Amino acid sequence: MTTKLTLVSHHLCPYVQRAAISLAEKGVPFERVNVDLANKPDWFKAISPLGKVPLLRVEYGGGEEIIFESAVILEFLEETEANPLHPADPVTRARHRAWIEFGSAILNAIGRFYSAADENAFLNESRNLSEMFARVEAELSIRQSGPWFAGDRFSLVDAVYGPIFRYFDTFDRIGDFGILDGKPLVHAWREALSNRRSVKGAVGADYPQRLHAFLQAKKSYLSEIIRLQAIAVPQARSA
Ligand SMILES: N[C@@H](CCC(=O)N[C@@H](CS)C(=O)NCC(=O)O)C(=O)O
Repeated sequence: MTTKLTLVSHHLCPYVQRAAISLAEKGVPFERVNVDLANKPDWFKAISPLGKVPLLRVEYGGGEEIIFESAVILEFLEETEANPLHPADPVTRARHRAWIEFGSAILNAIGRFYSAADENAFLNESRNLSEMFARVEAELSIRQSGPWFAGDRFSLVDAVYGPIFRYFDTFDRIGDFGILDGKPLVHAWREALSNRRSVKGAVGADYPQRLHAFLQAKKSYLSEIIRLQAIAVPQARSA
């Protein structure tokens, strides 16, 4: 499908990143427009039914179609663009869709982890995340060898987990929370994804600083760790 595509985005959003990764893997050119979610512009509120990014603006039939929800955008790109990222077999495809859904549940858990107000909630969320990644480890252990979720073929599941693991690059700089410990297959998958060109290119060069600043501003247990760390190790601020 040759048409102009615009991905309405936010610098940090992992759901935007999965769409950007899919587009890059498929070799589809697109324009990216970032929105300030703390101060949503009127044009964005008018076209985003849930007030969320990503949106895909598609030139269509002389007008424009706005597609919202990242999972729907991924499916639309599968149906309209070459270089499939879903497996052909329906049972395997269902399994991939289910692990994409699980990836969204992990993102919700990550949000609760970095927003937790006190130590108790923080530890609960880190235990919960650790258990979720143990499930991922078990799933990886029953499939063929890597480097990707489905072996040697990069899939949409990879596009979803690249942005998930990216959070841990920042979390690891803040402290050792042990969430991914003892999960060698998850570790290897994370490593492979961090080196994939499409995954690297889905965020700007200033992503780590932006995420750090976002976490620091949260008024959460994690932001308190960041504050204490900055007092104890002043150079951490520029790390
Ligand atoms: N289910 C949605 C989730 C997207 C989402 O949560 N986007 C966040 C940014 S990462 C957002 O736009 N939040 C703004 C808001 O909720 O006001 C999807 O998969 O596209």
